[in-house]
Amino acid sequence: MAKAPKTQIGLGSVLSTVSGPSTHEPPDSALDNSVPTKLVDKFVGSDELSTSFPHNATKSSEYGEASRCPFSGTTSEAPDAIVGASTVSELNTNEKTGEGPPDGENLQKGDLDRVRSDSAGQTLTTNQGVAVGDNQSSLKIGLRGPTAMEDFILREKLTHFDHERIPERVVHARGSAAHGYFENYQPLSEYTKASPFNEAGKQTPVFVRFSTVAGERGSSDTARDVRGFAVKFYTDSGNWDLVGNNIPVFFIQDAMKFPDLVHAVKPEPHHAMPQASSAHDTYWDFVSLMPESTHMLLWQMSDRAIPRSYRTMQGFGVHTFRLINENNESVFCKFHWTPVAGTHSLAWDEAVKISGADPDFHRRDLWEAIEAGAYPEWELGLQIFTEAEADKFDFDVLDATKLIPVELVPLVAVGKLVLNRNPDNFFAETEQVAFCTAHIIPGIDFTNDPLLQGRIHSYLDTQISRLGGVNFHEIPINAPLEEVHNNQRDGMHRQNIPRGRVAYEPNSLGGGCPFQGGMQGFTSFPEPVAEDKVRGKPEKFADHYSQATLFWISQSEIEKQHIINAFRFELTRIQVPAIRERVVSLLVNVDETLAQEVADGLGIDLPAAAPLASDISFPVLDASPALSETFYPGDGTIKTKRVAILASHGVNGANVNALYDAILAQGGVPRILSTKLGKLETAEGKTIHVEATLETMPGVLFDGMVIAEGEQSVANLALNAHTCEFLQNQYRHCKPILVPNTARSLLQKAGIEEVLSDGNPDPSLFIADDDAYDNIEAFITALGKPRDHSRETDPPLV
Ligand code: HDE
Repeated sequence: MAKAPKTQIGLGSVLSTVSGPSTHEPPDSALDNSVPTKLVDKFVGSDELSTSFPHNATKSSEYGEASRCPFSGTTSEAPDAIVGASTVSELNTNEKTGEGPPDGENLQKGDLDRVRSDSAGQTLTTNQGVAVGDNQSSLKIGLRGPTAMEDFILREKLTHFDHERIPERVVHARGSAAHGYFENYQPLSEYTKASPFNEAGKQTPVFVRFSTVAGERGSSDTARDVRGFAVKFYTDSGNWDLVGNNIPVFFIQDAMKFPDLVHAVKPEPHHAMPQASSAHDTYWDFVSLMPESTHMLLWQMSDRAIPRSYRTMQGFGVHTFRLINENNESVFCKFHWTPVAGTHSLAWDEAVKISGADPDFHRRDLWEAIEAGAYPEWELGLQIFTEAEADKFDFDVLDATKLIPVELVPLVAVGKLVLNRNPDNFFAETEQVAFCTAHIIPGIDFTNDPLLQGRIHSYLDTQISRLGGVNFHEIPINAPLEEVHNNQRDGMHRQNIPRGRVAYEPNSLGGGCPFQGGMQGFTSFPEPVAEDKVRGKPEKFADHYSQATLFWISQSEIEKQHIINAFRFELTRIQVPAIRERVVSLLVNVDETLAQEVADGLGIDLPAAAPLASDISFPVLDASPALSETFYPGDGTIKTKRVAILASHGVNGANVNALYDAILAQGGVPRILSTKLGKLETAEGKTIHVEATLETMPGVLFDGMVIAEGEQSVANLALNAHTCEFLQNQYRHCKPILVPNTARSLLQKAGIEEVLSDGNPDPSLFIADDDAYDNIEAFITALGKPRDHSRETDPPLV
């Protein structure tokens, strides 16, 4: 007679996904081969794990005083690793499912190599990995017949192509980026526990994107505009994004006005013009009604808005932030990036011409410098001050239209930023990178700046439509180096495959994991706030002009002239006279001379000053030299500076070689230019290869020029009107020019005087008396310095 089966309580439940016995008694099923052992272990283990959480132990830290120091979450270890699994079948591995479960890890972490690919030696495939036999023709019914609907290869290729574009950024659409690192000088633990600052010499990987604001993705780099300077730090406590600009103040004081500002500056809605330019009616209409923009307008009309290179721009966090140390003490802080190469700008006429000659001027410059190993560097400086100090300032540190003069709060140099690697793929990295002001780490915190508060929402929000859903943090360029563990789930394009059934907290079934970090995690600074709920601004925000005047009086004479010229240019392009007058009425409150000069440039009478928004008296400030570009001359080297050597047949070959070497030896980039590509026959009967033509690389694309020696060569060059234009542009934009004695007639032809209009020698014009060009050193020294503007006249004479 068959033996009666042993009673196996709960075994049915182990095999089911609904309901179970009321007892904790383990089903004695391990003996029975009909029920997989692991399934029983999982069933029993889950109960055991859950039993170790009789209640929620962190609950009491959610209330009252205790909530200031949240408890770290409590956890228990499962008796068996299978307890945390989604399925016991995870143990049946194959090539696709992988070797086995991650053990308390998120394997999405780590460097970008995990997603890099290279097709060397590989067969072309479809997206399903099927090898493509013929990539030349679609599948047709007969050679001259219709295309077959079943051509899945063609359809996949076209469908993917049709969807290649993603929405561009609402603002800052045009930009370029690079990888690099931030290196900390000394521990900053007195002020902050933020991990990039906690050790001397510590390097934190970064990805930095520079951008213009108004133009569309394909617009020109050299438009007059503010530049974005966004840094993503991949720190060992998560990602921190410092999303700043190259100008330390902003147009508006409250996030409520940002869509209005952007709608006003972007192409006008009826005809979608102009592209990448603020020189149109709607922009000036808006800002002339927003007197708080005046300070920013002065910066925007200054040369800062037409940088020579991304590498020669300062960067600013703009808002006041908080630093928090281990004792939860807070100080205020402003972030400044200062370029080692100095702060340099273009001339407006040059910027306009570059737009035509090379709309990718800044993108190319950044790429070329990094490829050449001339890694751009900035020093990070902090202005650190206490809340008590801030209360005594004449302005409100929560007002983004104000800066803090370094004479008031000095800059402390804390580290350097080096960009040393170009991206592999523009779309995957530069386009898909998502900066968010909300991305901060322990040790950094926000202040109540009402502009910053709005940004905390806006950046996260905008990525959802730009990058197609809430999982953009999984895109490799956005993924932190640190592991991500939370209970968020699903959403478009989810890539992470979380193991287990727990997606909530508190839980006992996941052993309490992932658990809250308590005081080791991010905690906000407990700033006391007890106020009425209002829409409005503090009284000091009503000071719209004293810092605009501060900026104006801190500029050199030539910088002031450029500001006047820029206002004249922009306001001339607008069509409604009343708007022009309103802008000038703001300027009357900044400085009468400025206002008068702009009015003269527009052919209008000086209007009355715009009324002040408040009758409290605002400070009169002393000039701050650090607000002038002249304060940042750079390191004097000619590294990466482009020098054109103009030559033609009959050139003195030895002389060309010597010039070439002299420039190259100091890190400059010499290029031999002539009328056409090909070989030049030198006076010595040798050949020299032309590298670019006067047509493809006009004078505006070079930092300086040399005309090579050789009578015949100079005579040939004189026959090409591009030579004259080249010289004129180089001259007008105050660049160093080195010519041989024999080329004096060329100077004359171009209308260039050898001395300045006041009779003084031209400091950037070098005439070589002999073949050896023994003044090449003087030329190189001038090339390493900021532009010398002494040639400049308004209007230009050449
Ligand atoms: Fe931005 N800004 N912004 N902004 N901003 C964006 O986010 C916004 C502001 C800045 O290279 C957008 O990802 C609001 C100040 C940079 O990808 C968007 C307000 C400063 C970048 C957005 C501001 C900036 C952006 C568009 C007022 C200097 C480019 C695409 C409350 C401190 C980052 C995107 C990159 C980009 C919103 C004001 C700098 C729409 C609402 C002030 C450098 O979210």
